[in-house]
Amino acid sequence: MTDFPFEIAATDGQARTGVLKTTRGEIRTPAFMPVGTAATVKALYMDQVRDAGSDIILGNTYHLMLRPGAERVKRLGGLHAFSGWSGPMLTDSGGFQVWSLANLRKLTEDGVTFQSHVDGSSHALTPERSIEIQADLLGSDIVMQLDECTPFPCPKDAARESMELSLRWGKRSKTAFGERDSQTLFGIVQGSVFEDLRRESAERLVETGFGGYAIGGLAVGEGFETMCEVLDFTTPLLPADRPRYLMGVGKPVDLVEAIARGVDMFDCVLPTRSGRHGQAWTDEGPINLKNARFAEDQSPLNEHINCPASRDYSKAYIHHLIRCGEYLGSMLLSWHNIAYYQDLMARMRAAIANGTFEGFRKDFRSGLRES
Ligand code: PRF
Repeated sequence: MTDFPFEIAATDGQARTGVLKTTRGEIRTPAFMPVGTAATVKALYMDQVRDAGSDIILGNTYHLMLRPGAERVKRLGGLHAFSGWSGPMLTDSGGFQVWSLANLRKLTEDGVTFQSHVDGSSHALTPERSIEIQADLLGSDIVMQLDECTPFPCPKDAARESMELSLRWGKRSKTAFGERDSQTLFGIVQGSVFEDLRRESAERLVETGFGGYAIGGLAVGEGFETMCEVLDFTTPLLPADRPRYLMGVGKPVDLVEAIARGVDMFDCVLPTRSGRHGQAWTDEGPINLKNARFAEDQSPLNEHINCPASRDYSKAYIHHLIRCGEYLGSMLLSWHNIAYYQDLMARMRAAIANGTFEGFRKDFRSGLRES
């Protein structure tokens, strides 16, 4: 397996900044990956996603295997050509989405069978099929092992069984992935909120050996404090010289605190989903543009961010668009939110490089509105 070169340029406490060098381009870390579920980052052109500062986007096995079908994407030239995103792409393996979206799910040692949330058709996903879809058919650059995202809360014996199943699926994923020159495979740590289970999961994944290590099974209802505690004991278990990816996280404050604990990569639907629902992210927290207080507010969302949506449109105009249900309102807010997230990541990378991350973190936390 190719381990993409990962060059850490600076550390500050546990926080690190550097570059992950993939065949399709460099990813500046810590990195935020916008979610492109159905071969689109919803409501945005790929140029906007890139120009807002995104180095990599995420795609989903589950959605693409159902529509338009992974074999069809392959015939159409792979996910990069199909979608028009030429930079690095990471794909999630599908298990998490089967659990959150599909009907009539059935889990066995072999894998998971389920009915599509789109048309009720039956499908199966095994570790081997997930690798085939991601690596051979979609052609993603960073491939995720199939895992089971342990629900929260979960009794410890069930969390152990689930974690061990994910470990066995991790081994099968690695065997199926084999040797590849320009793609890499990440393992996923599970173990719910239990320190000994997280340790065993991390140690055995590292023994198997992956190009990077994700932390799964968080942001599933355990709450902010518990997530931070699990990160406190989990990130030190992962190899310092490999990228660490916290799956499905999160709000800006979650990113700040996870980076303080040594996480390098994130993905989350929040900036785009909340944008479609009328929310804009700011350093003070989210604001809802539907609110009457913005009806005659001529200020832009953020004049300091080099993005037209943040800089060149008034809150009053966006308020009007959202009130009228106009598409452009969703588009501008999604665009701004991605630019805001990427600007926040850039500020954190700079703070880590300058050795001022602790101060940044404190200022960021104290600047947030009480919520
Ligand atoms: N596993 C996978 N994808 C995920 C998760 C997980 O645990 C999560 C949990 N927050 C989000 N996406 N494969």
